[in-house]
Amino acid sequence: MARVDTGYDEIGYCARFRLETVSLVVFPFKDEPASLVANNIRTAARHQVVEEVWAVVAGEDNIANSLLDATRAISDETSTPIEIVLQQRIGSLRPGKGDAMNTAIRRAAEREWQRVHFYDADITNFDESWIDGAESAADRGFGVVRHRFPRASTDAMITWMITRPGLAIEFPETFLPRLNQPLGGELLLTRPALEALADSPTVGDRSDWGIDTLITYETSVLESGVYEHHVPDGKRHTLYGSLDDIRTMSLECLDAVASLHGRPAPGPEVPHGSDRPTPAPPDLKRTVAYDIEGSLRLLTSGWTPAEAELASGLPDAVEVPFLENRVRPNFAFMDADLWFAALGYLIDNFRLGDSAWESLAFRLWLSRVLAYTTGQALSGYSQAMRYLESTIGDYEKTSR
Ligand code: GDX
Ligand code: MG
Repeated sequence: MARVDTGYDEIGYCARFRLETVSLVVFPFKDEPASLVANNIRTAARHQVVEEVWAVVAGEDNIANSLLDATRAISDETSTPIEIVLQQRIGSLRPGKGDAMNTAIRRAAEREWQRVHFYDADITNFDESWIDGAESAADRGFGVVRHRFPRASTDAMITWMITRPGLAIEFPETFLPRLNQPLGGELLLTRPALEALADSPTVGDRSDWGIDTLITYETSVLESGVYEHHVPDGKRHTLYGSLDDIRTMSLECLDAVASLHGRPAPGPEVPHGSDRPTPAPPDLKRTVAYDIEGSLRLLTSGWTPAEAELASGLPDAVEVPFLENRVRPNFAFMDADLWFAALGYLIDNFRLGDSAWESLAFRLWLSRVLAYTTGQALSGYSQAMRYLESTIGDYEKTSR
């Protein structure tokens, strides 16, 4: 980071340094409680290197008066400017978090910001160590810093079953499938990365949950490299109820990773570094991240002939047991190998916005998640995590 020498301390004649105006913190937010968003804004605004904070809101209706009052008070207290920015319509897909991030990326690029941090607004354990960790890796020359953290063994089911396998299939033997949180919304972009993203039409177009995948990919090919900063306590935020709650996210993330097919892989010259992971906190090891009972009925309800017809393109070893779901829940067959085959079929053919494809993809993913949750996830946290990690390595080695 650029530092400006401001001379000598009156008493000790020690060199003092003033931090140049470089770091901006951005929180995209939609319907989080105002008090939670305000707490996170306060943490960022109090940080010594943070010169400005933006909260990028989904719509005017999402701005509570109490948030406006709180941000004024925080700004007075910290002397840090805080802006509530209305997200712009930038992409062509569902208007969502992608439009919010792209609004901030383009605005920050125009205004010459040197470093931009992004954090989800619903984090309940956000503190200055996140900012310190990212800044310190950027000081060491990394162009992008991604936060990584332990998660419950049944959490991150999109990451483990869609995004990392997809990256393993598309970019084997690179660091991309090994990134701990390829969907993470917590990252620091330095100026070159910010400019690259602001100029990228594929990033700009990705207005939905696919934005994280696109940012992960586009920043992985930049020569300035990627560092993963470890947050030992995990990211504490709102967990979902049934897997239905993340249906849209799963489909948009599938579409995003499939859209990377044919793109060049990051070369071996791109630096990648990571903090060493630490043991997961005990409470995370006990957490079940979603309601299994509530997710079961999703396997059997609402089948259409069009969906069954699309399922006929799957290998027989998947299709036959999978179609039993038209009568009763059947998922235990979906092991890592069969999921590899099913995911390959989806990556090649899936069409976001087509209801039969969406239903098929969601149900196949559900089968895989339930098979894992009622199988390996029961064998204890460490074993489950080792198993998940081994599936990614295996996918990298298996050619389609
Ligand atoms: N402005 C704006 N507009 N903010 C949004 C919108 C939107 O349409 N949708 C969501 N957000 C904000 C939200 O308020 C929160 O601050 C953040 O984006 C993340 O949303 P949340 O509902 O907490 O998502 P979740 O399930 O925690 O997902 C995050 O982690 C996923 C993962 O790593 O598994 C999020 O960063 C995902 O992009 C990521 O896939
Ligand atoms: Mg969240």
